[in-house]
Amino acid sequence: MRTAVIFVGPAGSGKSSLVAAYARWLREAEIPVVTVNLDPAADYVPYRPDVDVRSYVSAREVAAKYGLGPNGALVKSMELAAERLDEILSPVGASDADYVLVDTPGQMEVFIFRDISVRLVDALRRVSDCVYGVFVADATLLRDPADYAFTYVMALSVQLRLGVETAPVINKVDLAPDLQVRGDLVRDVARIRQGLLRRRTLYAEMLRDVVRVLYKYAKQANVPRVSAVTGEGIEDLHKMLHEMSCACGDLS
Ligand SMILES: Nc1nc2c(ncn2[C@@H]2O[C@H](COP(=O)(O)OP(=O)(O)O)[C@@H](O)[C@H]2O)c(=O)[nH]1
Ligand SMILES: [Mg+2]
Repeated sequence: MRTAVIFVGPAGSGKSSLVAAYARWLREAEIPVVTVNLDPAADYVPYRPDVDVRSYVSAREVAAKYGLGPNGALVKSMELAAERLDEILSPVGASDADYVLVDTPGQMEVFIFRDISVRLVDALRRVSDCVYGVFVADATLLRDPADYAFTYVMALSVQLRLGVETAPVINKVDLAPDLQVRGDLVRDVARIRQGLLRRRTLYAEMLRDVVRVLYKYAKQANVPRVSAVTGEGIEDLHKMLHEMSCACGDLS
């Protein structure tokens, strides 16, 4: 049984760090894992990727060849990578990995708005039994109920875009000792809605309704609170993904 997990999130939220920390955790637990770096512009990744898009496409070379600036080169690189996804992911199919951790470009927009995100899900389905998304949020940016609501809405948008169940995860909890999110979606959503209720603005009311929709479709009751630096909560992340994998196949 092989589970592929796509890590998506805004630049700097800790996708690469979390892939590194979770891969380390899995290896220590002797669970076979393969890491995939899909960022063609990364100068540095904090783990040694088993599969690396940079071996196929280099944003720097693309920039020089096509005379593009950094954003143009990144977009073009993603297009080139999208054409070769089956080839790039072939080592995954040949591996004995139970988990495939896919790290996406620092800037999520070059991934999520583009063809490659949907094609990646298809390509991962060909080499694994189930595919999930993890939306990585930065705990230091979660200051009030509107921030929480926005994060959950973003996670739901990613889910709708990728067409796979996508769970929010809150990273960098080591930097946010006052974090209000408890990790229990039922209680957290109730509290977020109450917090928004006190605001009496049109947008707060809109967000409240949107959060209710999210709550209706959320399958995961837990939102893991993790730190890629201290390693806290990584076990909770694993438990959640493991439970999701066990349910894999139950969904139509
Ligand atoms: N304190 C702390 N820093 C983190 C954590 N996760 C990532 N970082 C730092 O946040 C920055 C961005 O992390 P990175 O993994 O590159 O983010 P990405 O752009 O989403 O891949 C780096 O300086 C990391 O060291 C965490 O859990 N705690
Ligand atoms: Mg990264």
